[in-house]
Amino acid sequence: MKKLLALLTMVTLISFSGSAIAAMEIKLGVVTKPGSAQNIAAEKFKELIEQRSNGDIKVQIFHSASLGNETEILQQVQMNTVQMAIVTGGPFDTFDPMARVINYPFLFKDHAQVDKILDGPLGAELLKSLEGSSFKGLCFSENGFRNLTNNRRPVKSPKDIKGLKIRTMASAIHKTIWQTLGANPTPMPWPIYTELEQGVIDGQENPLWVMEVYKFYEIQKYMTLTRHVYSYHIDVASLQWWKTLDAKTQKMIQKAMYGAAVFQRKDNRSKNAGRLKFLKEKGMQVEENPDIGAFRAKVSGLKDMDIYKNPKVQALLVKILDATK
Ligand code: EAX
Repeated sequence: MKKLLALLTMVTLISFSGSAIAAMEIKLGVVTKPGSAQNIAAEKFKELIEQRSNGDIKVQIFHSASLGNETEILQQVQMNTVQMAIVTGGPFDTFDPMARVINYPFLFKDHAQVDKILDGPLGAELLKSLEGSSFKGLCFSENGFRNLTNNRRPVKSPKDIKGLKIRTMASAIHKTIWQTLGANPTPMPWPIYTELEQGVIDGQENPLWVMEVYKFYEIQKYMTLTRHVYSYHIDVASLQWWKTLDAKTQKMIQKAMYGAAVFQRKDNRSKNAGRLKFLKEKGMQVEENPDIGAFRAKVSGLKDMDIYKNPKVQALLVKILDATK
């Protein structure tokens, strides 16, 4: 009997250690509000990981800038006071200039090419590089292709941009792009509704969902489908925290975040046609066929500029430019 009990205890212990995940709560930060691209990815991740861990892992989402702007969220992730974040690629370039590469203007032809690069070895190279600044890069969800809006005049070609005060993300590459295009770029963190409303800035650039979810159609008259940058999110964890997790938990989190990213990208892309229609109905004047050739020509020298001079950054840029030809 004693032997049998001992055996039973052993079996229970083995099966316990074989399936259980240490109970934990993950704090996840996003700067944007519910209904945003970042939140849709965050909510899907929460759903997947809570389900797959049988509730042992819980996720608390901090949204709407309740943890501060994207730079501040990333600083908290570095310190492990926040364990995970879904943050736009722009503000990452202060932490790791490798993040600039994906923000290169007119880099991707279409979504198929985006997915091929970001989910492949070149995307993995970028994720790996983030470890140098204390992030565990997990995968990429998306904001989408960015488009220009402004309240001054219709924009068809770069000459129409001259002198416009355009808000950019807190990102050296975004600032450089708009400078090169002839605008007067003003970097500032999200959110920016008040600044647009008060005319502190003439315009901004973001994917279609932003104009809808943040009601920019109320305060921006003109939109140009420039699609100048494919705006990605980097889905990250705190490297310090990541190292405390066992391999099984790491794998479960990695898989759930990737599942959420794939879900969110698809969701985002499927809504774009409806959004464009909605924004026009709301009175935005949309230039659907801008002179992209002229825009491209203006920024064609960017790859040789100082901003891409770092040899590691230059090497990744060359590889990605080559793979997206
Ligand atoms: O996702 O700051 C920005 O322009 C970002 O695109 C914003 O987080 C919305």
